[in-house]
Amino acid sequence: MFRTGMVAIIGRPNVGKSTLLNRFVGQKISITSRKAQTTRHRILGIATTATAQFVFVDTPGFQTRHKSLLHKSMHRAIRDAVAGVSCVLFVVEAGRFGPEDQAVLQLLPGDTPVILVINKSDALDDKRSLLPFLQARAGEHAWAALVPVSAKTGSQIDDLTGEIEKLLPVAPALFDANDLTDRSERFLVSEMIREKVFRQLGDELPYGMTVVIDRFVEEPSLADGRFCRIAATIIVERSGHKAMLIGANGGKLKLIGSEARVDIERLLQARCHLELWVKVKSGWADSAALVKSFGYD
Ligand SMILES: Nc1nc2c(ncn2[C@@H]2O[C@H](COP(=O)(O)OP(=O)(O)OP(=O)(O)O)[C@@H](O)[C@H]2O)c(=O)[nH]1
Ligand SMILES: [Mg+2]
Repeated sequence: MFRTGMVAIIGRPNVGKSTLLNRFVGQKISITSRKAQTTRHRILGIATTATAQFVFVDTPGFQTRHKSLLHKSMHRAIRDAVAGVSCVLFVVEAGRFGPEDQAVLQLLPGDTPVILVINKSDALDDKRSLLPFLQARAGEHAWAALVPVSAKTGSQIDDLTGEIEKLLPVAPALFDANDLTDRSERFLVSEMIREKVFRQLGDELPYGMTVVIDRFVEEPSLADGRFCRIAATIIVERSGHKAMLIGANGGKLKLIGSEARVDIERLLQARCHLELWVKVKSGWADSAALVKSFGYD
């Protein structure tokens, strides 16, 4: 009685959707940061047990503030993710339910079971406040279940997985048991670099930043194991952003490169040489051709 199904993870920005996906998969597939709107693409994370295969779909955080073409592409990614799945996880933050969460509530499908995931329960000052929060949410939708978790510590993740498994149809696995994602190594590498830029520049860098891989070659290595030579360009909208990214004497860019390399080497199980460039392309987030050429569709 093996079960297999797709599970969409949705919610407003920054509630911990990608952290949750990585927790399910057991490896960093989707990038995370304190900054809202870190995830831009629909990305699959696959977890296979003896009894089930869960195909999780991470999505960009739904928000209504920005309206660029890039954001339209992100909204489409959310709508597509919710269509045709076995179950939806609506992620909120323990103790917080605002207008942006309300907006996601309106998007919930009527014909698909939805589990309300109350994340960041570890961060609650007063654990007793969880019960009234749960009670307030209970009447807002016909939830299949309400589960408080911590994606960060892993607390109650097994309970959540159990609730999800009940909702999956009996079906053979869609992916190989060892597969963790549908995305290419090239894509994941560009994301690891984007994460380090997000983390290093925090709120200083506006959303108009993206990363393009120019070269990704695996070279025969003398020692055991793989060796990859990677060159990537970080694209920003203004020359001021370029200066910020490079930093005094190139220090910032070096730091981004060395942090990214650690993650990339872990991901690829390889030694890597990583070369980073920065280029300015004004207004790309509103240019249909450029948005598409950078991999957003
Ligand atoms: N304390 C605590 N922090 C968490 C937890 N889960 C995620 N975070 C933090 O919350 C921040 C946002 O996490 P993400 O996983 O990037 O959130 P997201 O919902 O994917 O965000 P977007 O992709 O921007 O929509 C990061 O700083 C995480 O470390 C949790 O269970 N507890
Ligand atoms: Mg995310």
